Amino acid sequence: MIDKTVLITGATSGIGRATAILFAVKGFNLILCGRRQERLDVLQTELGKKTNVHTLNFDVRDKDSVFEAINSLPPEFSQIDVLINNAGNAHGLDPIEHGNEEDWDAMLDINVKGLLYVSKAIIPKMVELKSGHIINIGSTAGKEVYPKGNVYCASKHAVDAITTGMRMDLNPHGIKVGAVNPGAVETEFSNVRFKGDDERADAVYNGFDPLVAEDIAETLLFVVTRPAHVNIADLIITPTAQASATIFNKSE
Ligand code: NDP
Ligand code: 8X3
Repeated sequence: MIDKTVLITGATSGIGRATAILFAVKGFNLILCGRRQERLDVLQTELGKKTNVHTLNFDVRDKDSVFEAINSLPPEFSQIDVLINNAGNAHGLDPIEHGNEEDWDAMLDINVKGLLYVSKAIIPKMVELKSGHIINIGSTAGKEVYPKGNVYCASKHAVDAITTGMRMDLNPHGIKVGAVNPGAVETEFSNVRFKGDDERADAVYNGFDPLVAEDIAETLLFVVTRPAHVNIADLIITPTAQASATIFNKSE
C-alpha cells in the first residue's frame, strides 16, 4: 500500500477510470468522483479489493455540491496528496455560427469552472500542509485550435493558462502543478461530443491507431511517481499517427 491519497474526477469512464484501475493496482488510496452512481459502486466494489477506495458523486458544475462532497470526506481520506482534474468533455463540433449555447455552457462550466471549483475545495489544505500535486488533464486542443473546435479548444486553452497560473501561485507553497495534454484517445469522449451517435463517434478513430485510456493512465503514473524535486510541468502525448490536431497519417 502506498501512503498517498489521489482524488480523480471523471473516474467513471475513459482516462479517469483507467487511471483509477492502474493506481489501485499500485496501492494508492483513491477518492473516485463522477455522476454515475452505479459506475462508482462497481469501482468501489472491484477496486476496494485492492486498495482503500472512497467514492463521491457530484456534478463539477454545481459549486455547492463540489464543496459539500469534498468537505464530507472521512478523516482517513481528508488529506489529498494528488488531485487529477480529469472530468470534462467536448459537446458538439459545429462552426461558430451554428454553435449551440447549451453546448458552450456545458464545456465552459465543466472543463473550466468545474476544474476551478474542485481545485479551490482542495488547495487550502495543500497550502496548509505545504505539499501536494495537481495534475490537470488538458488536450492538444489546448495547444492549437482546429476548425469547429472553437469553444472546446477555448476551454482547454483556459486549462492550459490556469495550469500555468496555478503553478506560479502555488510555487511558494511547495505544491507541484502540471498538465497532461492528450491527442486522440478512444474513450466515450466522441460519443459524448456527438450526443450518442456511435457511428459518427467510431469514425473519428477510423484508419489509425488512437491512444487508449491506459496509455494516459501509465503517463499519469509516471508523473505522480517522480521524486519530490521533480515536477512534470507540461506533457503532450499523441498517437504516433497524429502530427497535429488535424494531421493524421490514416490508412485509406
Ligand atoms: P469520457 O467521456 O470517457 O470521460 C469523461 C469523464 O468526465 C466521465 O467519467 C464523466 O463522468 C466525467 N464528467 C463529465 N461531465 C461531468 C460533470 N459535469 N461532473 C462530473 N463529472 C463529469 O472522456 P475521456 O476519458 O476521454 O475524457 C477525460 C478528460 O480527457 C476530459 O477532460 C477530456 O477533455 C480530456 N481529453 C480527452 C481526449 C480524448 O481524445 N478522449 C483527448 C484530450 C483530452 P460522469 O458522466 O459519471 O459524471
Ligand atoms: C480531445 C482531443 O482533438 O478531439 O481533447 O479535441 S480533440
